[in-house]
Amino acid sequence: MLQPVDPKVGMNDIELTLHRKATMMDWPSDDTYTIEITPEMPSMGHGSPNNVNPSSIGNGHYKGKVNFTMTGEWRVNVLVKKDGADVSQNLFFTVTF
Ligand SMILES: [Cu+2]
Repeated sequence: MLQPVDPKVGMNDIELTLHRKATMMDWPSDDTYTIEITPEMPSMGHGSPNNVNPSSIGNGHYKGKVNFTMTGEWRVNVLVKKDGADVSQNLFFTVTF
């Protein structure tokens, strides 16, 4: 996750970069996946509305919007799909501000 680096309450740009393992030494970027994000605040058991799933902007980068409705610790759950099938498991990023 490249963004947000300076999260604030409300809508934030979220940017992810995705690389596929070709060999141990070769991790090419890949623009052919679908990414779904689901932010949640684990300590309070709620999420947030109006998030925008990151979509490909090229070079393996995906950009969308994440809505942090309050300060505290957020977990941004990320589901990566390829041709409609889930290819990630229990992937999330923690954002605290
Ligand atoms: Cu909360």
